[in-house]
Amino acid sequence: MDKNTQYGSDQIEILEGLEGVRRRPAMYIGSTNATGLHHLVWEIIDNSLDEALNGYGDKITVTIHKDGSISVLDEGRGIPCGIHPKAKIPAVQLIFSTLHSGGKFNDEAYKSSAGLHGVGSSVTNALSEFCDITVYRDGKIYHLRFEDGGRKLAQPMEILGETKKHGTLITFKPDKKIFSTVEFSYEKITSHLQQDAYLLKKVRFILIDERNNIKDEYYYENGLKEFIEKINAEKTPIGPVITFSGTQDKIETEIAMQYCYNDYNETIRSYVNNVHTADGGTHESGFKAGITKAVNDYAEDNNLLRNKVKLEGSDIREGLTAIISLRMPESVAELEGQTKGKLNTQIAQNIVSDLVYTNFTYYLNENKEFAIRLIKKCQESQNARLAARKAKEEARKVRKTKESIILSDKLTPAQSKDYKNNELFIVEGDSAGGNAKKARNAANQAILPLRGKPLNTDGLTIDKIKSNLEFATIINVIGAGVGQNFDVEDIHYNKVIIMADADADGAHIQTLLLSFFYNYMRDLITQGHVYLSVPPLYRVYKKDAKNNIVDSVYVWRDEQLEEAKNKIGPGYEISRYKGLGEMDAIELKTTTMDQKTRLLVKVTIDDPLAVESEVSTLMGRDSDRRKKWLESNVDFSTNDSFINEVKRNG
Ligand code: TSJ
Repeated sequence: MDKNTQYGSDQIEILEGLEGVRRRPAMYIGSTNATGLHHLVWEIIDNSLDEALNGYGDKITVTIHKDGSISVLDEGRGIPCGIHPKAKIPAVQLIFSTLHSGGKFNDEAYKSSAGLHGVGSSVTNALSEFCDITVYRDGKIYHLRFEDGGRKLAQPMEILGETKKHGTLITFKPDKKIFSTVEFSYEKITSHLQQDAYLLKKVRFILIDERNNIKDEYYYENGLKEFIEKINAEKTPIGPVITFSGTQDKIETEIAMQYCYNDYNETIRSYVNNVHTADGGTHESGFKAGITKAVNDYAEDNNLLRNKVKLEGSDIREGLTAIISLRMPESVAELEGQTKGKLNTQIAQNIVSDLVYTNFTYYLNENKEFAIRLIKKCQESQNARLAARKAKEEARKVRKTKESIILSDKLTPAQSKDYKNNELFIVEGDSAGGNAKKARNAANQAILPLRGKPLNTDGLTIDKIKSNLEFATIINVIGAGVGQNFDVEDIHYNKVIIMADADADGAHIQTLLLSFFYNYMRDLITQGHVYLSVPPLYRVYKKDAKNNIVDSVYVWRDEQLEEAKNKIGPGYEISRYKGLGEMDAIELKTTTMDQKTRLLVKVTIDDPLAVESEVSTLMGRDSDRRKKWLESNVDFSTNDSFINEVKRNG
């Protein structure tokens, strides 16, 4: 062995750390599927983000290479390369080979959850075939390279030459022995970078894909303001995007918000140190409190309240889109919950609510016409809320007196009235609907076949939608109202499952239904009640002398095909499915309906941009893209089964 590639005794410990990462990767990156794979990229980019956040470098370039590797280049100060006094090796080498805490190398004010040499860089090294590091710093170009999950220091640090540049370039290739897929998704990375660009204004993000020569660039002068403009691009605003910012007790707050007509939803998205806080927390509740108080106080002071009845928070948030971004030292950022998605820092509540209250009150007083339009809209929401409550009470009375209402002659209802266990399958086409009827469990599964393409409901009024037979039926069958009157507490099915074919028409139908649910029954999606049926890719089986299938396995992922062949053994045959339409009732039952063996995909829409762009355009186009979408958005590891077995006797 070359003496340069040998490790000193003090580095044994280091190696054991990286070995631990390889043994239990999920502990460090969540999973070893596409989500985990991209986690490596976010970990590395976070370092460049932090460097930019602290004022060093305003351009970050990500390049996906043909060989399956990826690079991240920034124009920051460059990772320190001096010899570390205790470890007696270059700091940069130490950073990539130890599972250190971030604090040792960095005492900057701001830090994203994973950035600036948290364990991120060494975890990425541990899970990569190679990790190549070039640093431009102090007029010199430093280079070093690890291979084989960091086990081999293939090229110790050396100075390659001189430079006027400063920055860091990391290239790594994820290890195919670790990940179930090592193919980077352009869609995932581009949308991640776009979000980063919105959150980090005036920093340029470039994505280059050398596999097919495509390129995207994101740069936003005003950040959050442009984020809101993008989300609301198709809506009718009541006023402009309003922004607030301030710093108090080391917490830096930036907020942008806008009200729109014809939108019954509130879209509030919050971040702490550039990381999305999906479960909200003190910053979100502070924001809501500030807005509610500002609007009510203004209305009260200007005698705009009716009968002195205050508006409720929900009346004031209908049609509101807001982004809340907080930056704070890591020591102050208390993030809780399993996914660290909830901010628990108590002072953030008051800081945000005071900031919003003061500034929004000022804004309302300075913009009287807007204030009056807004309060009028809030009162309309209030009216609708009160009317809906009344209607609901009436409806409950009626329901109690009459035995049951005839919902639709197209619906094959479930026998049980135990709504918590019932499932509604919305099925494309009458023939698939027929199979679904045969395959269902009559006790708790209902079938609603759709004839042809449903109406595109984008931007339509509730009345228009209700006058469409197809949607009137869906609304009736689900039984919980629509638009502002939708109440997820009243749904008649715990799962609403869209069963569409994997072709262009099917994808389009799926899109139309999803955007309807997203716009007019949003809680149905956010509370996790909407699912997609996904047909398997293959069936591997064996036949007996009489040509009956005796043993078979369905496969949803290419990677599982070999395993399936081994399971069935010599003499196996394979059929490939293009869609649900090709299946008979028994196959349909096993793969998509039987709770014990099926694969369902829960629809989660987290990315506000994805709703506008992905759901309405991406999925609508063709089935290839749908397949891609499923691949990059479905976390197969969280589903009960992605390879399932059916054994039949004789
Ligand atoms: F994670 C990583 F190491 F892989 C990585 C780090 C990856 C990438 C793409 C960039 C970076 C990185 C690190 N960019 N910029 C920095 N900056 C520092 O590490 C740095 C530089 C100077 C000083 C200083 O106090 O002089 C401190 C730090 C933390």
